[in-house]
Amino acid sequence: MVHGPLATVDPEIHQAIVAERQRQNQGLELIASENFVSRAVLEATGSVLTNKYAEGYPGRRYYGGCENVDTVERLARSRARKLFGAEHANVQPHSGSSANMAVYFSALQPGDKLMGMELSSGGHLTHGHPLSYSGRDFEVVAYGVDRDSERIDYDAVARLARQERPKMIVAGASAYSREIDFERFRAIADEVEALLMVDMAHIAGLVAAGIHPSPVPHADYVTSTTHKTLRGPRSGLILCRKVHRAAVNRAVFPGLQGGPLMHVIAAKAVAFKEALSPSFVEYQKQLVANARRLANGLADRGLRIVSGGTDNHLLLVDVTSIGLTGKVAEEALEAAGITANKNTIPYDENPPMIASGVRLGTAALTTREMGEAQMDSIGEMIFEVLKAPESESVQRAIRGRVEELCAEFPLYDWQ
Ligand code: DSN
Repeated sequence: MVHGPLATVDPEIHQAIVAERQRQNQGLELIASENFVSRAVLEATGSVLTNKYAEGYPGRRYYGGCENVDTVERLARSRARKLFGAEHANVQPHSGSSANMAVYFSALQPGDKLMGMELSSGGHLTHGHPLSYSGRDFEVVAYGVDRDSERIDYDAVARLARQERPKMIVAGASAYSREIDFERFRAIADEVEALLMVDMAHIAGLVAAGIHPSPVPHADYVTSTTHKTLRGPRSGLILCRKVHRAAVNRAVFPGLQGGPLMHVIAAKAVAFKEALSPSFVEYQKQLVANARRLANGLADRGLRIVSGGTDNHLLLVDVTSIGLTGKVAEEALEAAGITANKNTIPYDENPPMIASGVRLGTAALTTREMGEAQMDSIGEMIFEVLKAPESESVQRAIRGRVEELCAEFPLYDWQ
């Protein structure tokens, strides 16, 4: 057996990890779906639990030797239930996509009608997009946002639901900066006797902290990733009412997955514990304040913010307002050490690989303890880069400022 450290056993992979740590440390991370986990979460993710097979659920496994991983999974489940006030938690989904798939497969038959938010309005591939399993296996009807307000028009959603009578309605988004009215979605679902699933992946941290209204009291199923605002390891989660518990558990295992990733489940348990602490609420308040401040700074400089602002951790900037595409803006920012992603905006005339917008999120930088003063500087830097997207000298100058700012807010500076 090889016992040496990674640097000796596999210098190429070691070097890529070192370089990535440096990239994360020295750049401004504004991808709205990313965050930086704690040392404790990293430790659990890199633990010996990766060695253990544990198909089944605590107390009912297909393998021996599961007493320790049973402890881990029970803790993860009970902390998730407590954090979100849920009746049941399944912590085994490997990702948000598999969490959504498990819910669909637990409740729908192929060909059933699924109603979700369209991708270009801020929805997600797994909410019924034709390129995803969700658009292939189900009959999909999609709702969007209002053309003027760029917000969900709940009356239009209700009209569409009455007309189409879907078996399941999906609420939740990947690029929507406004509060979502889950109570209203429940009323719409009840009127047409549909099931309601909420995918709260982006806002899970805000929900945990009580900053965004919770979908849990209103939805039959709530799915999430655990690595965005919730600041856990890269993974998924399903919360549901007790009545759906057995079907959801069966859909996850043996329906979709084999052995759960026990090291990641341990890391989720750690993240849930961290999210139950008062400092997590302060963190969530700060990241929302930071997003507002950044949106205001960019709007003051003439950039159009989709829907006029933000209620959560992200903002969508319509860069056509200064004559750019999302692709050009993303590349220029990247060259200056600012990482963000191009994103379609509602009623976008550009295809997704070009896009008219850039999505910015403040979860990661707020973890670095950057606040509103830093958001003012970052807004200014973003504008400088976007004003001259071809200028390498501007990009070099801003990269220097980015590195100075990052040095003031060190990340993973322990060995
Ligand atoms: N890729 C995630 C995001 O960036 O929002 C969603 O799956």
